[in-house]
Amino acid sequence: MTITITAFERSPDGGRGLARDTRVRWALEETGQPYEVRLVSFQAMKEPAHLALHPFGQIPTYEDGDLSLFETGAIVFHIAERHAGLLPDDANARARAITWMFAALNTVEPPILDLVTARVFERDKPWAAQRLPLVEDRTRERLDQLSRHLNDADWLDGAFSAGDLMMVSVLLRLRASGLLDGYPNLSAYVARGEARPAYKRAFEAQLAVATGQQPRPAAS
Ligand code: GTB
Repeated sequence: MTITITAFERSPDGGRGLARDTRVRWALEETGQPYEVRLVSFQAMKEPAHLALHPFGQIPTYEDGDLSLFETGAIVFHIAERHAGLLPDDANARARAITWMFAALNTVEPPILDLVTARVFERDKPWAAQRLPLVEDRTRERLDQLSRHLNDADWLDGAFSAGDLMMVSVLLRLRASGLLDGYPNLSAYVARGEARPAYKRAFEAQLAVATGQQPRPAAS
């Protein structure tokens, strides 16, 4: 049974790889798993067939035989547990890699999402000029801490793991803000992630959707 994931039929990012299917594609590429992609429109995401897979009407979802999953944290963790390549064998190192996955999603991503909201969706609000610096400061606080932890290491805890995959994916959302530029070691860390052949394949695959290289469903 081939794994099937869902992705935006038309991603609002125009193929910059920022939608969350990219991190799932990346995990599948790192572990050498073939997969298919079902493209869904914004309308289809809110219809019963998709809501049966994803109660919040979002992408990505993951289907493999009888199993269907949503939430990228759960999906990447599942892929990493089932297939070699994303979690160390040593039990303690494995637990630490999983910790970094949670840290990426629960501690680093929230201020970044707030920042994206403030910069993109709230920028016309009368209070935007007051809120933005506060959100930037909260984001910088996390980046300061992460930068100190990473120091001059290549990855967060020894070898590349699902923790790095998730952290790099989360940090990529910051690029447009310019905030990452203030942290040379984090910028280099993200660039190392992007340089991985598996990331490149994942990025190219999602880009192919935006550029029309991948066939779209006839009607959706
Ligand atoms: N916590 C969930 C997870 O990690 O899986 C969040 C899933 C989620 O936010 N999915 C988004 C979605 O389906 C797409 S990735 N949104 C549609 C909806 O909620 O109706 C978020 C995203 C969207 C757009 C850009 N972009 O344009 O740059 C980047 C990321």
